[in-house]
Amino acid sequence: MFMHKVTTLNQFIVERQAEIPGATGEFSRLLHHVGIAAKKVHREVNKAGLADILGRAGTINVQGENQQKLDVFADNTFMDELRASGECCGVATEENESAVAFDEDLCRRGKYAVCMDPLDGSSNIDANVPVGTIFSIYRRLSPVGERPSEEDFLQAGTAQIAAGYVIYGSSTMLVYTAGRGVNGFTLDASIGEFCLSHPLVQTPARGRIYSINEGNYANFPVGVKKYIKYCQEIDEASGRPYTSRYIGSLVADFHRNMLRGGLFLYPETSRYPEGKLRLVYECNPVAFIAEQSGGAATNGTRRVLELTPGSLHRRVPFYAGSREMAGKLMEFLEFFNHI
Ligand code: AHM
Ligand code: MG
Repeated sequence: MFMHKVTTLNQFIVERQAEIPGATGEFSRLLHHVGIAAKKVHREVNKAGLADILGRAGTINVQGENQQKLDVFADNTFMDELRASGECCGVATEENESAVAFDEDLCRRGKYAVCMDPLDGSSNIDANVPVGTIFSIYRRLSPVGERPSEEDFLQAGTAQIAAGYVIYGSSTMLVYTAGRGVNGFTLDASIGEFCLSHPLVQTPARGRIYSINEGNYANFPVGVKKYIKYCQEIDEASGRPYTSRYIGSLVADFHRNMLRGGLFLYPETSRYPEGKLRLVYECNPVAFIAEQSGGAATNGTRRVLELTPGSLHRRVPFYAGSREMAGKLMEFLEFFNHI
C-alpha cells in the first residue's frame, strides 16, 4: 500500500534547528523532551475516565485554586522531562509561586528557561472538554553555570525563542513557533509520534467567530460591549452576525479560531479586574503563535508581547486572533475609552 512520507516532530526540529540564532542540538533536545512530556500527559488525559485520576488532589495551588490530579501530574511530568533534557536551567509554572531552579550541574549549564501552564482549562476535565499545555522558551539572562535568576522568567514576550501549546482534544496536537511561522503536529498514537499535519498555519485575516464568556457581560468595558453588539448586528456585506463559540478552555478556543478565523476575548471583569489570564505562561505564548500565524494579540491598548511582566503570575486583559477583528475591537476600545 502507498504510504505518504510523514515528517515527525523530531525530524522537523532537527531540520529547522538552524533557524534559531546560535542554536545547536540543545534547543532540539529541549523540544524533544517537551514532546515526550506531552505524550505522557496525553496518555493520562485519555484514560482519565477509566483510571482513578479524576477529581481533586486535595491540594490548593498558589492562587488558592483546587488542583486537579491531572494538574499535578502534568506539572510533575513536564518538570521531570525538562530537567531530564539537561538543557533547561529552571521552569516557572502556574502551579508554583516562584520559578523552580534545577540544581543539577548539567541543568545549571542549560541555556534555556521555560515558562508554562502545564494543564490549562483543567476545571473542564470532569466534563471531557479539551485541555491544553502552554509553553514558552527563553534564552536565560543569568550566566550559564549559575542558578537561574527571577529575571530569566520575567522577560518580555518579544524575547521568546519559541512558544507553543499542546491541545488534548479529539486528537492531540502540538503547535509551536520558533519565530518562522507556526507548524502543527498531530499525535499518531499508533506509532507514538507527533507528525506534521498543519505546516505553516495562516489564520484568516478576517474571521467570523467571536469567543468570550458573555456571562460577564454586565462588567465588561463599554468598548467590549459595543464590539459584541457589532458582532451581532446584521450586515450581509461583512458576513455579520458573526458566530459565537466559547468552550472556556483557552487553547481549544484559540486553536479553533486560528484555523477558522475569529477573535478570542478575555477582558477585565469585576471578579478579575486585571483580566483572568496570566501574561507569562498563558498570554505570551499564545500571542507569539497568534502573530506568527498572521494574527494579532493585544491587551486592549498595547501589543501583548511588549508588556513587561513584572511578576510571574500577573494577569492581563487578552484579545487574540484574526488581525482585522482585533483591529476593529481596538477601534471600539479606543473610541469608548475617550468619551
Ligand atoms: P485555568 O488556568 O485556571 O485553567 O484558567 C484559565 C482558563 C482558560 O483556559 C480559559 O480561557 C478561561 O480560564 C475561561 O475562564 P471562564 O471560565 O471565566 O470563562
Ligand atoms: Mg491556566
